[in-house]
Amino acid sequence: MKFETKNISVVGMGMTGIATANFLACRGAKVCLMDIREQIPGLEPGSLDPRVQVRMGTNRPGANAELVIVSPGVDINARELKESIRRGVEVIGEIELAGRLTDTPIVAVTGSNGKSTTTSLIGDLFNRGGKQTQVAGNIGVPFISLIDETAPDYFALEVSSFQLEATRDFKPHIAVILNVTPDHLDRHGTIEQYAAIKANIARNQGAGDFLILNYDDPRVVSMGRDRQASVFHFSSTSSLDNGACIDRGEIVFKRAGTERRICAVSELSSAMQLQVENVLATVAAGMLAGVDPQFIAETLKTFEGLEHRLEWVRAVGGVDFVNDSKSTNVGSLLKSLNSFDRPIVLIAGGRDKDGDFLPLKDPMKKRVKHLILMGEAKDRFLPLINGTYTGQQVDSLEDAVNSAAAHAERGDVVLLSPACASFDMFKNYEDRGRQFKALVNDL
Ligand code: UMA
Ligand code: ADP
Repeated sequence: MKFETKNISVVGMGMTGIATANFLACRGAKVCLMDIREQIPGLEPGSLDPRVQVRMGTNRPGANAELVIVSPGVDINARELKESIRRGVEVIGEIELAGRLTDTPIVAVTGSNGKSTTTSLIGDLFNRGGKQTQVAGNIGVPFISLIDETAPDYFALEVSSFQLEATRDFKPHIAVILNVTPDHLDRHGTIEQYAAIKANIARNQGAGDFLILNYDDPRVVSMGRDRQASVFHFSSTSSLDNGACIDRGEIVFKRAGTERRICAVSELSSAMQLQVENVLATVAAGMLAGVDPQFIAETLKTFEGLEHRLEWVRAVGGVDFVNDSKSTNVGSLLKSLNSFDRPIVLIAGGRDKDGDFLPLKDPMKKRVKHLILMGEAKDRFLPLINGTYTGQQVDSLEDAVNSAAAHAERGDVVLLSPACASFDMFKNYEDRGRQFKALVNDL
């Protein structure tokens, strides 16, 4: 792609927009960076290339734009962008742009939950196995910022539905779809539409590529039909002939009649034993990329999991406190509830994303001993409470932690797993998780 003197509009002045605008300006494009907001609080002086022209208070690409790059948070179906498309201007996301500029094979991971953990683990495992790999995407590093002359052996990318929606030719060598449960329906409308966007990860894959699918998620399994790529599965519950599964407590990978044992589930860290699906998907990616199984086993045994994902904080009086602040949808709370076979005092709530909370009803009845609700969505949980457990509403995380400690007894788990976004009360999920840990450590 040639950028010199090309007029390019970049919409959204977050980390993606800034990285993209700087990248394009350095390559001679005439870049206009715009944002719907009038001001960007906390923008570091010098973070923008001086050649980038900035327009605030609008999402409308310049009338002379020859290419438009949208940030993930900007809905590609917005009226202003449709106008550009109608005029014949190409509107794409930054993942698509960066993908067009590299020949380095990409391992791309999507799904409603587990993306960051799996992508990080893939990065660690490939690097330990001698395949130099850079990790980027929704995990917090714009892909475009890694495009330069020095190409690694692989890119490991976490890709969200927002990012996939703005791709066209994106073609990962290895694509992983972890699961599809309702999320971001406030933007995508229906679960069918959301799932179709996730399936886009595989649409350009060819005969030499691999598609790794979760055998335990029927919606995901159906995405393997009529593919040119070789389809492999992973399953934490069934035995498979082609893919990664568990056999008598050991993680195994099978391919074309051969079987390779990797390590025992009991050798994983306690956090990863609770996320074994992510481990299995990673094993499949590593084996298909030709990573030595010995390095796969070594990585799995030392990977502790990421902060804020089923993270054990502390035991107080025989009660385990677990920080799962990254749980921002119903699917992740369901998974967390099913991870413990002990009574749970659950802290949930926050800003909801048009999620359907009804699937929580039976698992909560089975697992929850006391429910503590906070944030904007707290009333939406109330219909779930049906007399088998107690519930209360609180106004602060501090009250939630104190009340949880008072209700929990030896052997119980206090779980922060909100099933909602954090922005109503906190800066982000990290802020929510760190405040939780600080309060727990002060008990
Ligand atoms: N904006 C507009 N017009 C709009 C909407 C937003 O101008 O219509 C502006 C906002 O005012 C803001 C800017 O766009 O100034 C923000 O852009 P952005 O929301 O795309 O955020 P970035 O900082 O570029 O971060 C994005 C991802 N954000 C989202 O998808 C919302 C980050 O994922 C990602 O780490 C980063 O790119 C690098 O790839 C965050 C996320 O919440 C963590 N992702 C969602 C999730 O994980 O559930 C999908
Ligand atoms: P993502 O990047 O997709 O948001 P994370 O690895 O950050 O995924 O985990 C987000 C939340 O999902 C956490 O609450 C975590 O406990 C939960 N989770 C992790 N892996 C899975 C999985 N395979 N299925 C369901 N939930 C998961």
